[in-house]
Amino acid sequence: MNRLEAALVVALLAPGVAGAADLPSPTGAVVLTVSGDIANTNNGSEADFDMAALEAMPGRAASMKTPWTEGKTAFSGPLLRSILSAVGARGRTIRLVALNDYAADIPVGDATDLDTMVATRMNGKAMSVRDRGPLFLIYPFDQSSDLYNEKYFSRSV
Ligand SMILES: Nc1nc2c(c(=O)[nH]1)N[C@H]1C(S)=C(S)[C@@H](COP(=O)(O)O)O[C@H]1N2
Ligand SMILES: [Mo]
Repeated sequence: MNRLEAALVVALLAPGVAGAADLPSPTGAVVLTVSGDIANTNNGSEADFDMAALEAMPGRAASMKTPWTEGKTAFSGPLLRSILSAVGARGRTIRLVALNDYAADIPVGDATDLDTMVATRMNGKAMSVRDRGPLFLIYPFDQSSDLYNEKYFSRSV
């Protein structure tokens, strides 16, 4: 490869190295919109996600007792930190707003220090709105009993 070709390759790769990137556009129904201090977008200043995009991200699956379900319940979905990473989030506080306008402000530490997931499935099935879906922020109640209290229940949007 001569010198000119090498220079072109570097120029094309540079934006990826810097971390700024356009996110793929959703093809399915948008279930999550992220706005605010983010580097990566796919709809104006916002980042939209469909279920397929969320379920393709690094996530977790775990069974746990919750105040909202009977007995041990299985949840799965992307880790909250996977979503923050995908959008290039730079803020310190996450404001989560649900379909019923319930909102909670949570520190980014809840995503970085805890395996908090944005559940897309409960017992293997998509959650209807009636069933607290389509997304449910689920703290790792199976990992720490310190989380099993009203402080974290109220953040479980
Ligand atoms: N979408 C949504 N999530 C929510 C709420 C809500 O009203 N809507 N209430 C929160 C609060 S304050 C608590 S204590 C628990 C209450 O769950 P419960 O209504 O099943 O007792 O859910 C949290 N998550
Ligand atoms: Mo609450």
